[in-house]
Amino acid sequence: MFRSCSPRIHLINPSTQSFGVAVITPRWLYVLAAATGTEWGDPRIVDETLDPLDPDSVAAGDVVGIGIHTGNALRGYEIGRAARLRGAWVVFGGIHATLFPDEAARYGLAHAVVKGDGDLIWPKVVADCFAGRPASVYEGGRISGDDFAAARWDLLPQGRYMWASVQTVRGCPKHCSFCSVWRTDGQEPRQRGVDRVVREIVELRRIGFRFIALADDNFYPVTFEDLAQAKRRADRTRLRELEAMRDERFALMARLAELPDDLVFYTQITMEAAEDPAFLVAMKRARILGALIGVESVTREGLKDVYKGFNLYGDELVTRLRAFRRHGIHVLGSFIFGLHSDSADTFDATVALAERADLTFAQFVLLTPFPGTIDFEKWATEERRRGTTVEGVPLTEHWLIPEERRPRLYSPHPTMTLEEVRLGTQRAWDRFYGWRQVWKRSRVVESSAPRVCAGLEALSADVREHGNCDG
Ligand code: B12
Ligand code: SF4
Repeated sequence: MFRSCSPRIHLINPSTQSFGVAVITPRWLYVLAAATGTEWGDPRIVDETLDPLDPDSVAAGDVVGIGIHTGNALRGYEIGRAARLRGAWVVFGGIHATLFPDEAARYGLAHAVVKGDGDLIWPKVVADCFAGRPASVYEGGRISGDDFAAARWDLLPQGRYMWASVQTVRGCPKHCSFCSVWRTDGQEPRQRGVDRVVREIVELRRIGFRFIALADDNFYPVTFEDLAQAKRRADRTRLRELEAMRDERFALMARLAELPDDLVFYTQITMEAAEDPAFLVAMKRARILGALIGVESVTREGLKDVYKGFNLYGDELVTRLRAFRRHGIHVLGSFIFGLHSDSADTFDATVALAERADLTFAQFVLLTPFPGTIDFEKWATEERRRGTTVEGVPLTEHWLIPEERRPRLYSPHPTMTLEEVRLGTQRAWDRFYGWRQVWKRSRVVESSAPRVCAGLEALSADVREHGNCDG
């Protein structure tokens, strides 16, 4: 095969399974491609959810950037070792590498690891590699919204993804126990300028996209309670900052509303947005027609378990969730099972509530201790004492266990066996997506544009795999 003799940059999104097509674009690939600049030519992008990497395409002296989250870290390390064997410079980044830079060096043979945001630091890392002097760790930090790189969508392969992903805000002010976002992306929301977001969306439409996922941690970063708190503290500077942030959200939605009406957006948001009818009206006008909401638990105790006291429970929860649907926004409700306060009744009670709340879609996930979270710290302290291993790998490093032997459930439950939690969760899926229920819901959905619903259905099927998060 022909290969140019100058060294190249590869950006690789690891996956053990390749399907030829995928639902949503992995945004980091195209953001880092933009951050690469023009000095070394266009990077070669490999998304293994589409096609597996051909190791022969990597040559000595090339720079290979690999982005990993916890779920695909093991495959990422395999790629790192293969690239190193071929004499390439190996660089890791992404949330998992940020949390475990030493692990990426040990198992992925990284020359360098970038912690945090790659947008600004990446060209320096590449230059250092080509100069033969990469540092072992680079601090990418948490850059300001103005510095987020716009993605190089011109490098996107045609017709392979259904949804494009555009980020408008990074960071989340909450501190849910199962989520690492507020620790890695920070609790201070960093919003991207409206013009820059809109420019990217216009470009995506021009190349054929009509479905855009807003890959944000939490699309509603300023709540009425935040504003009230700043007022109570008579903190005028903070109040002004929060108001400006809120105004910018409305400005963004107003601009989205002016775009051609064949565009459809989807986002991730906390349910507090429902106490803000003006926000919901603006979302509908902007054609943000779908939203993942982390409901997590339908009981007060469950919400306490996950540090999510800002969510409601019982009838108030139903009213709040229904407000989205009333405003024309389809909700994918995300629920967690396996919480300490859950009992054998929780599964049916949760499905009953999901139905009463008019959710269009729902996902029921098992409590998973993702590293970087409060839940992980608590669980890992206990688990280290127990010392469970699978094929010699401690359970506290479950992502290093080969996928086919990786357990699905980790946290012991005080009153139910793991099998009971698993079966209860399966029952919830079966009940919510039973044919009678789906038929009932589809009659409501029929009245909305079928194209919109098909798009949301495809995304929600993908997102159902998603962790327990608003963002
Ligand atoms: C949108 C999103 C999704 C979408 C789209 C995924 C996709 N294909 O892109 C959907 C809903 C499908 C999804 C699915 C999943 N997701 Co998700 N997702 C997100 C979200 C909200 C934003 C990701 C994003 O696009 N950000 C924008 C880009 C530009 O930022 P970035 O990826 O962080 O990349 C920057 C840096 O990390 C760094 N960087 C990244 N890679 C590299 C590589 C190199 C070489 C360098 C130098 C730098 C670098 O530079 C980039 C630019 O600054 C994040 C939350 C978050 N804050 O990360 C969760 C998040 C990444 N998801 C998470 C999870 C758990 C999942 C799932 C594994 C869920 C599951 N249980 O199956 C699946 C995995 C699917 C898959 N195979 O990829 C977790 C990961 C936790 C962890 N420790 O791994 C997060 C952090 C959410 C959370 N609450 O904890 N997700
Ligand atoms: S789960 Fe959602 S609301 Fe909670 S910290 Fe994570 S992103 Fe924020």
